[in-house]
Amino acid sequence: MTAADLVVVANRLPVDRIVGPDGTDEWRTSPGGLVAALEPTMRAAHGAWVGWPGQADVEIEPFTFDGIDLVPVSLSADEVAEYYEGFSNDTIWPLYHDVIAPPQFHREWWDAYVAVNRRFAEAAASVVAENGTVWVHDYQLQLVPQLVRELRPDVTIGYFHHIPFPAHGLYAQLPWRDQVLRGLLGADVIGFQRAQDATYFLTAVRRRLRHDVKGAAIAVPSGPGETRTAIAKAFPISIDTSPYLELAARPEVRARAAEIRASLGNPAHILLGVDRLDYTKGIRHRIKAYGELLDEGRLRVEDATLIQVASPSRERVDAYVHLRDEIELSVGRINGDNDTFGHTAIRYLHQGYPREEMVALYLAADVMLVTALRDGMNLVAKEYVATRVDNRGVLVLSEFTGAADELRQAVRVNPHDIEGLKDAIMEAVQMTPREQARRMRALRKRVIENDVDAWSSSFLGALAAAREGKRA
Ligand code: GDG
Repeated sequence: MTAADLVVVANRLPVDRIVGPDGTDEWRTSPGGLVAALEPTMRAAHGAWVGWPGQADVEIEPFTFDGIDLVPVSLSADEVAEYYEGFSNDTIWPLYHDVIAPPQFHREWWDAYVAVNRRFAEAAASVVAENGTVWVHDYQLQLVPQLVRELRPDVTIGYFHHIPFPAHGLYAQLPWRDQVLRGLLGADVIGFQRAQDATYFLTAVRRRLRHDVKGAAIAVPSGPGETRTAIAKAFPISIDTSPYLELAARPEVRARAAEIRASLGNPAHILLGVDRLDYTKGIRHRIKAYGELLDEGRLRVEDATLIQVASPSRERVDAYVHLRDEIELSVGRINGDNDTFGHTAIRYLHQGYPREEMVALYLAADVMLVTALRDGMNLVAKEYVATRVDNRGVLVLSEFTGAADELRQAVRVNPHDIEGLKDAIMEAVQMTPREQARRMRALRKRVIENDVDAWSSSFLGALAAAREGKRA
């Protein structure tokens, strides 16, 4: 494997390992926006991707798949428990999502996080070409930018943060708050979803480390009396719209959408939620509001069905086990109180689906409910909009998502306000086709114009400018 000009570092490799019938390894591309977004650039730039293959205790040599060099980082079962399920998903995830669930702080988890971040950094440093670029992704790898810089001062380093960055009062709870800031500041460009996230980060840098900050530029000490510049700003991520547009136009997918509606008894209104089963997504709030609308007779079970896809996620983390129980209890109660033999209030699916089926669901839904309590961006909102090729349908969107900054024509909600959420659902259900089309046209224009290519080009453009700045 030759040195790579562009190295992406992410927790997961963009492929899944399947052991074939004869015991040999087979690999399948894992469907994800990130790989689709970066594939063309990776191929053109001779790229490599550093990541965990998704299974504990397996050592896999670097290999090339579909034109991209893949560099697997192995994790032991203890490291998966402490670095991934522990520090990443039970410390950083809840803390950065405004402590919706209480973050757990454990020193052993932090030690595992440091050790694993070092391993990712070493792998990246060993494959990047001289004066190349390393692009680190997300909250599992916040120390990697600085660790790469120590090993390879010649390279340009970017970091993109996919989840929110919290306000300083919350961030300050983190026992390792200064180490994490220093880890991130190893990057030349630090990207966030929203302007607000970048502002919170800049405030933390100013208040904790006392670095000079001017606009988006941070003066980071780089030696006695010397500083270098790191830029922290928003680069809102988006989706690869082409497969959504293509699937939404396919006759068999449209037929499947009609079949889904028919199988529910052709109610006048189909509402849809699609989320990983996660406490940040506001699934309980959505179900509560919908249940009350049925109780109060503002909606009738003969006229409305809520489809809730809750794809399985992080099932070994306690908070997720409890959340699942709570959701399933409320769904059972609401259905028990309201269902008839021919109609169901909530069709709840704790399953993952192929993309074709997801698009059929989007096409079947009159109203999409995105009620996250906190969400970096929320790509589901953008996917729904992209598929609505006939300009029908209504997006109800929480103001606590990154998507709310861009998708201004959605029906906006504060999901904590159950009465407000109920009114928003009724507004969506009763919206005239003309008003739906007016809003949907504007939403679709935004998503199609600012797709994931625009996102990766603008981030890589900022990195190229940083590289030029270094040479100057
Ligand atoms: C993180 C941030 C940010 C879900 N169930 C199925 C399925 N999905 C797909 C959706 C969508 C993706 O998973 C979920 O993306 P989101 O953006 O909604 O949320 P997170 O997973 O929390 O992602 C988030 C994102 O990173 C990107 O930066 O927007 O804020 O939390 O694409 O369609 N896809 C299929 N079957 C399923 O059952 N095929």
